[in-house]
Amino acid sequence: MKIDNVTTTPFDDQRPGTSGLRKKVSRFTQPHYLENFIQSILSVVEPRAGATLVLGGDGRYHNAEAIQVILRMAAANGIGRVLVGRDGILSTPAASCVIRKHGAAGGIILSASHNPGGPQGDFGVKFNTANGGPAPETVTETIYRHSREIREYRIAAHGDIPLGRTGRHTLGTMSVEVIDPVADYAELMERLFDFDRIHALFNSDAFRMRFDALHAVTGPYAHAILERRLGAPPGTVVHGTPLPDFGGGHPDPNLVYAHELVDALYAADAPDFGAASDGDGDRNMILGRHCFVTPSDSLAVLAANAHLVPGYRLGLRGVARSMPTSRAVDRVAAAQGIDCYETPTGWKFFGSLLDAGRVTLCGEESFGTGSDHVREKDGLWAVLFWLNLLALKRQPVAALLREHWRTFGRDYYTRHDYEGIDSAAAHAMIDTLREGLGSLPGRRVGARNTVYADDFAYTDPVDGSVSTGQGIRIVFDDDARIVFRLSGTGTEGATLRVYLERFEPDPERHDLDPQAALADLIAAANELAAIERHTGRTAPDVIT
Ligand code: VG1
Ligand code: CO
Repeated sequence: MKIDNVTTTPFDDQRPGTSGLRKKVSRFTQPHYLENFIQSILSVVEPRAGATLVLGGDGRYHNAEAIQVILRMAAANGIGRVLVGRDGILSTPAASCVIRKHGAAGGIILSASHNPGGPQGDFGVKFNTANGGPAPETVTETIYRHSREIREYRIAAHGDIPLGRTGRHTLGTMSVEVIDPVADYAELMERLFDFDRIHALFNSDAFRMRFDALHAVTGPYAHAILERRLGAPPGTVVHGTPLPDFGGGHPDPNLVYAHELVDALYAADAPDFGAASDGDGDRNMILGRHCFVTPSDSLAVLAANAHLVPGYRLGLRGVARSMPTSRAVDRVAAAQGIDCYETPTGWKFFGSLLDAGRVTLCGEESFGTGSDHVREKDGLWAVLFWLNLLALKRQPVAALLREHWRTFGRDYYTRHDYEGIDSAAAHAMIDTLREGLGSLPGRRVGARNTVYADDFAYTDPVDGSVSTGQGIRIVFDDDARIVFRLSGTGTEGATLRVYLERFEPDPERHDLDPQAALADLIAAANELAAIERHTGRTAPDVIT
């Protein structure tokens, strides 16, 4: 095998964000851009000679070409075996599953997740370590530092490997195994959930479901698991073929971007259950007939009922949520007498807690839920969890949710996103907020008094690593809360996220529209941060 040592110069913008490195396709396809980053990963991680690497992506534009480059670089860097999904497809949770099951040294996932794809869209690279989870910050920072100094990368001179059929190929001394992207994952799901009961649910006339794969990676998984294994009627899965540009849509399962599904679930002849997933299959949105379950509530409902599901019948060791996620799950943890951890945004912070056996379930308000079955959030897993509960309880989603609130109270919750704002203005706004934190306690805002304000910092209780600057949080005397942070996944300007929540114990008041229930907090957020003055925006672009 001929190996080329290619001379290169560093790019200065290869610092991974909340979840991997994400850039416009036009940036990622510049000569040497992808190669520099991949070489930085391989040089930093230094897998032992002959190690196994998992490789796949969400099928977006440039997926196929990037996979061939990475295969050649893996061979040149001494990798012994690559497990690659057929057609270059692997969802993020499936990649995590495959890494763990086959003892791989790590995995490379090509995805910009919920960001749009296509030639004008985004591309991304995530690196996961041997535990199957996103590389922790210490690793991503080392990769970044390496990318600032890189002078050379190694690549094998070799033709493309055919990926259209499962089977084994060789690339020099490296073996390339093209695997079924669904098989290992489906087998794991079957061990966690009561497939017989879910099958019976789909066979009863009383239940109809619509799953919208948004032309992203979960299509093949949903067709195989929901329709073929669990007997859901064909047509249950819509937009199930992954497309390089996601059909022109935004593969983000929320009330705005998955509006077709939302409309269907609020129609007169709505199905009983609706769900969607994002570009790389790690997010989920849960809907009932005329009902939307916030991700924060979904996590709490799953935690409260986990013992009913085969994979979790022994109960939960603990739970974790990202800081901006509502405190609904905290109430369940308190009732069960288990620990509840509050981590910074991003799945990488759950890894050490999961590895140490401190938590079983975790979740984020951004439509991410997961457990210790893999080390990523897992969209279809959450959908199957809900299906298992619905198969047992045989009640509408709305009734289940109402019952949950009656027991635990309701945490009214919303997130307002201001997208593509001027980066300097966004940072100035956060800096001003941070500088004013000390004067906030005691200050009256609307009808509330501020009791606590900080810039969230986190010390990992397992490995002691510290992460600072993770979001401004402001807590009021009725325990209502506002959080401000800037997104770490965007590729254009800055995105401001404002998270708002308040607790309502009274079941008589559990029927409000969240925007109305939170109207005074929304006004308080604008007053505190002077959003309009800093950004020129009078309303958010996306409300979830
Ligand atoms: C967003 C979400 C965060 C999530 C991350 C990756 O990050 O808020 O909760 O972990 O996306 O999800 P940010 O920094 O833009 O707020 V995915 O499905 O895009 O890998
Ligand atoms: Co994702």
